[in-house]
Amino acid sequence: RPLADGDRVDAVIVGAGLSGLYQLHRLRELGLTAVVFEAGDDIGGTWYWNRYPGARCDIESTSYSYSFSPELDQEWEWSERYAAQPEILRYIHHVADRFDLREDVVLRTRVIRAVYDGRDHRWRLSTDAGGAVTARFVILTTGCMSVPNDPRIPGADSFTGAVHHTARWPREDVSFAGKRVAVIGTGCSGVQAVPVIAEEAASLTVFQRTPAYVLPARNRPLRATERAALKAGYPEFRQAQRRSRGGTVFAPPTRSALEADEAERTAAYEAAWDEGFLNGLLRTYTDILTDEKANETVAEFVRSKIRSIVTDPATAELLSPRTFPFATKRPCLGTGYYETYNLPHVALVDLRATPIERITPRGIRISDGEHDLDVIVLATGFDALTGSQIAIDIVGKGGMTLRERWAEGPRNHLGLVSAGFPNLFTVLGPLSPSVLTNITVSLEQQVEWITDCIDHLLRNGLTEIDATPSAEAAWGTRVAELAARTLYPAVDSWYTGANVPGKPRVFLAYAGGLDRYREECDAVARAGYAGFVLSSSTDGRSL
Ligand code: NA7
Repeated sequence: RPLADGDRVDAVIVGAGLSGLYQLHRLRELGLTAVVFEAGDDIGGTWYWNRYPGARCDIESTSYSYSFSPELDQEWEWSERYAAQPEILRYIHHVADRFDLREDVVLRTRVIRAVYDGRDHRWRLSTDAGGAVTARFVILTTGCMSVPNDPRIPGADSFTGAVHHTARWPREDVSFAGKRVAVIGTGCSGVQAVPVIAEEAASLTVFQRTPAYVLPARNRPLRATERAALKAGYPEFRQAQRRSRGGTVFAPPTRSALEADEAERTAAYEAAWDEGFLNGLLRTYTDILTDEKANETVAEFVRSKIRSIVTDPATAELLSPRTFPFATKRPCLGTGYYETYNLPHVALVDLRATPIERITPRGIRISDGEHDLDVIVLATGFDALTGSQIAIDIVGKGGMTLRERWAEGPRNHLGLVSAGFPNLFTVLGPLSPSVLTNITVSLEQQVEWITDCIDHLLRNGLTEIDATPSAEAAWGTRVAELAARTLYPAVDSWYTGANVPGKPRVFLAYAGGLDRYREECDAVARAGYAGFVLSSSTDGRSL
């Protein structure tokens, strides 16, 4: 039955991507009534919106998938080592059908406001479809990268051609045939889109502000024998994933890069380059992310590869990252990315030397001239980790908004609950391992912790869980200390909020590893939810 204004549900889940659908499944198992509000026309979250040419996961498909159902593992067939967006979206649809999840998803409905009522411990949520529902619990499964970063280039509205952001790609086909195309941005999305757009476009100009480190994906179809072996090993593999540091399984390195001589290092880096794996180079030695000198050995190796692939030395140099250490921004997995710059109809513009002045009706004007264009592709990334939560008008205890509370950076306990915003959980939010891990493993861990927490409240006749300000402060310090042991915090990136003008500069993820994070979350639960205050409303009803 459609929801009516004033309806009561036990839980509202915001966003029907991988996290929201799994959260729905788990809350149903507790016997709760739950509804998922989804702004998009269909389910899928990240994999619904990011349908740009070349969109593909940079974690292997057999690893980037739910682990909660052994039957699902056995019945689903991945076709490629790295699945493309349409296949991942098909997988999400399959899961929704298989576990009967669709009937509790309300599409085309964006939650715009949530106000906590401290008397009866319930949230009142309003949507852009009109009407409001109340819920005891709210789980924000709004995605760690779901609010597109709009570069706000002057004159953008005057352009007479088409403008598409990679993260809001149209559902209908976009043809580049015979078109003069620009791509602005060379992060992972731009790196994936550039070679595919170049195949079709009459000309392609890439506007680069900062070059990325791009490793070859070595994507390929999975052979039937390989798939059979993977399936036979799934039970052990899923266990290993859950115990791992980042949600992908590999033997951890044991030596410093600086203990190895150059020949040995180069052999290790060559092997990683040939293998095609996001963490391949990172896992060669222990100190790539903690020691600048060690890191530079990898960075220079990648630059040498760029020089060997790109035939024009000036272009090779422009494509060579020099302003930040390797992997302190997420490295990219590419397919033919550097090779694309050898094509005669592809050009690279260095925005550091010649910045964009404005978009004109005809194209893009940079400081030394104008580029005539038919299509502009914005591959300019996201307001990551906090953007999707503060986009909602969330009003907690005492009328404080989450936006105000996070004005100087996000605060929460365990990356899960912010003090003063009881019964409101975030999945893959700030100050959790999320973006530093295979998010499918992270999201399952958080959804399961949240589900167990809600179960605990219900079993004990409790109606509210809130974080204490002191636990929250301690968590913030802990996350900052873990980051300070690495090279991450010094770098301008979306990990530090530096890609969005005006965003507070804070390292936004827990860098201690998913294995340690899991232990910390479990220890808190075992200690009776240490750092949280659990209480009961006077009406005595759990839900
Ligand atoms: P990213 O990694 O944030 O990349 C965005 C790119 O856009 C990056 O090269 C930026 O340059 C560039 N950018 C951003 N704003 C501008 C403006 N105003 N002018 C020119 N260039 C700009 O986002 P992606 O979508 O590629 O990838 C995000 C994650 O999704 C990825 O790491 C995977 O985990 C999946 P900058 O580096 O800021 O100089």
